[in-house]
Formats: sequence, C-alpha cells, structure tokens
Amino acid sequence: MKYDNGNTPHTERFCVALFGLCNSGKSSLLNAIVGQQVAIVSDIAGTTTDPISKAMELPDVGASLIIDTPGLDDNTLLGEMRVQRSREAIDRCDVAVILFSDGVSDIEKNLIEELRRRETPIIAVISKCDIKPNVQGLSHQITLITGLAPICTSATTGEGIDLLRQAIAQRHTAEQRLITEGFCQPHDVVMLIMPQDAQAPKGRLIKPQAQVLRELLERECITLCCTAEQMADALTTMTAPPKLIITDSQVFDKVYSLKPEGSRLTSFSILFARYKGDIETFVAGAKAIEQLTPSSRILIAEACAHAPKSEDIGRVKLPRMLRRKVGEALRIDVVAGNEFPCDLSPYDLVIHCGACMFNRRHVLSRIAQAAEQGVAITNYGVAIAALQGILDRVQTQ
Ligand SMILES: Nc1nc2c(ncn2[C@@H]2O[C@H](COP(=O)(O)OP(=O)(O)OP(=O)(O)O)[C@@H](O)[C@H]2O)c(=O)[nH]1
Ligand SMILES: [Mg+2]
Repeated sequence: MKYDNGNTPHTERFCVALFGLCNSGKSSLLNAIVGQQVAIVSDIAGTTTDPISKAMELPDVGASLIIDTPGLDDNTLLGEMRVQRSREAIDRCDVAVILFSDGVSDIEKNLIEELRRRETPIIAVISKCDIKPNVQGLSHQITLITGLAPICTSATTGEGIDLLRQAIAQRHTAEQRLITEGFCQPHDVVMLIMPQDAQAPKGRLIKPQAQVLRELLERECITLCCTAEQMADALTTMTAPPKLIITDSQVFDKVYSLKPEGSRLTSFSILFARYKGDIETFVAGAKAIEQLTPSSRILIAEACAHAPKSEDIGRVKLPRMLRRKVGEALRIDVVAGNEFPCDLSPYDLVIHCGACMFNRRHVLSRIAQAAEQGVAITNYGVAIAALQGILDRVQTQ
C-alpha cells in the first residue's frame, strides 16, 4: 500500500517526529525532507512553539506524517507547555529522529531511554554539518554514549537528506503490518459476516468492515460477504469451507454454531485489537475482569474527545456490562483524549477504546505505561468479547 491520494487519515500514516534542543535545526530539516518551506526557521531559540505536522508522500514509504516539535530544552515561560506538546509526539511517532547539534546532554539521553522503553526506533542525526568543524569527533562521541550511529546532514547543502529518507524507509519496512496478518494467505477464501442493522450508517460500510474488505482484496483473497442470516445458504454454495470467517461480535454465537470444522473464526474487534495494540496483553488484561470485586476501580480511556452519544460504549454500555457482572458499587472513571493519567496505580484495570483516532504506537505507549506500573490493560473489543463469554472461542492469533 505505497500510494496515497491525500485522503489517508493521519492515524494510518507512518509517523516520523523530529526531536532536539532549541535551534538544533529541526524545522530546517523538516523543510529539507519535505522539499517545501513548511515550518518557520529562525536563529531565535524557541521559534517552533507547537508541533507542526506535514502529511506527505515519502519515497518508499507512502503516506507519512512528519512532525516538527518545539525544542526539548525550552525554558521560557511557556516552555513547559511546549515540552508537554512534544511529549504527545513521543507517544505517537513510529520513528524518532533525534538531532544532535553539539554533544550529548541529559535531555537527549533521557529521550533515548524513554523511546527505547517503548521500543520506538530511533535515527540519530548530526545537523548543520556544513558548519561543524569536527563532525567525525562528534559522531564518535554520540555513538560511544548512545550506541547510535548518526547520519550527518545539512539542510543548507542537502548533504545526508537522501540517506535520512532511506533510513526512515527502512524503519517503515520493519514496521509494516496488515490487519489480517497471519490469518490468511493470498487466494484463500475468506467469509465476512457483516450485519447491516439499524445502527449501520446509511449507504456505506462501517470503517472496520471497509478496511478489512479493502485489505483482503489487495491481498488477493477471495472474499465473500454476507449477514449471519445468509451464512448457512452461503456455505452451501461453496465447494470447501472458507479458510477464515471474520464476524461482527454481535452475532458471534450464531456464526460459531454454523462454523464448518475446517474454518478458523475471528472477529473484527479482535483483528483491530491486534492491529491497533498488543493482543496478548489485551487478552491477559481481559482475564483480570474475572478478578474484579465491587471495590475495584476501573479506568476507561477514550482516544477522542467527542461529545458522548446516548448509547456510548465507553460511558454507557461497557460500565453497564461490568457492573452487571461485578456489582453496582464498581468504581469506573472515564477519561478522553489527552487526559490519560500518568499515575495508573489507583486502578485494577484500564480499558482502552478501539483507538480509531490514534495510531498503533500511541496505544503501545499507553500499554507500556500500564506495564511499567503493573496495571492490567485491555481494550473495548476484547473486554466485550470476555464479558460475552466468547474470548475462549475466538481465534486471536
Ligand atoms: N548552516 C546551517 N544552518 C542551519 C542548518 N539548519 C538550520 N540552520 C540554522 O539554524 C537556525 C535554527 O534553525 P531552526 O530550523 O529554526 O531550528 P529549530 O531546531 O527548529 O529551532 P526551534 O524551533 O527554536 O527549537 C536557523 O538560523 C537556521 O537557518 C544547516 O543545515 N546549516
Ligand atoms: Mg523549529
């Protein structure tokens, strides 16, 4: 999927963020990578005050999002707020480009440590090579301290920009993921059970269905779509059982009862929990539901800060299902957007939304945070599967 017609949502773009001290040349490097004057450049420290994102098509990568961040050492009055905005970029970037203009300070060391804890790939860059008297010496020093071999770049002469683009493309290849990875091969027959009930939007498919269908067609799978009511008839038209059946969780029981012996069965929610997070952690987290007591406390985290709907999953449906199982006294806090707390220790379980507004890295950052604090974490789809009693019957890998 290397093409981009400009409509690719930000969450599906490969996210590259540039980090470094004030005046290290981040905005100039962004402009050099992009080949346009996107960000303001000046010799005044603290020129960039808010992260600037540029959606673009990078060679050998495709749809990308490049983020220029404020300097990590901004100590002006608003500096702390700016550094906080840079933290959001740390949470969501698929690859971090760190600019070194001088030696290696504690700020870069701490950033590297934080990125390594999240397993985010790092590319080290020495900026402004055209005016550095001893690039070799600086390069040795950076490698010695950080273990990273820096690329020498100059936004002024263009030196190293192609090398940097290639390094980004390499990280992208390593990060490529498919929604249906490991579940089917090209030419497999895949059956999709997609109820089109009253809640379905008129005239179009919901996003998970559309995305899976598109991917299967691109993977050259033979794809058959039907509703649960048509499933038995659809199976009789086939000469062999489908390799894989993917169903909406709402009709899981019916689909399970009709599933031929030779077919694997999974759900859209499980596929997206894998695609947008870490399925093993989420399944282990959902098992924590069994240990909950009426005095437990749960954090429900929404990625987007939209106005809640009346039958909102996070605020209505999930709390209702949990309280029915555990007891009415169960404490449930709901946070949205960037309200996700640093301290998760008051909670017995975190349940994250499906994260259609976040990229995978952002979810992995939150999983890493929960893991560091020893708090179980799962997501909506997996939690609902556990509460419906289908988690043991659905294929997760
Ligand atoms: N000679 C030379 N100067 C550069 C290069 N890159 C940036 N500069 C200069 O360095 C200064 C700072 O560049 P910026 O790109 O604004 O740096 P920044 O890291 O975005 O700075 P803040 O937004 O303040 O954090 C400007 O005067 C640029 O013209 C380069 O490759 N070579
Ligand atoms: Mg800048």
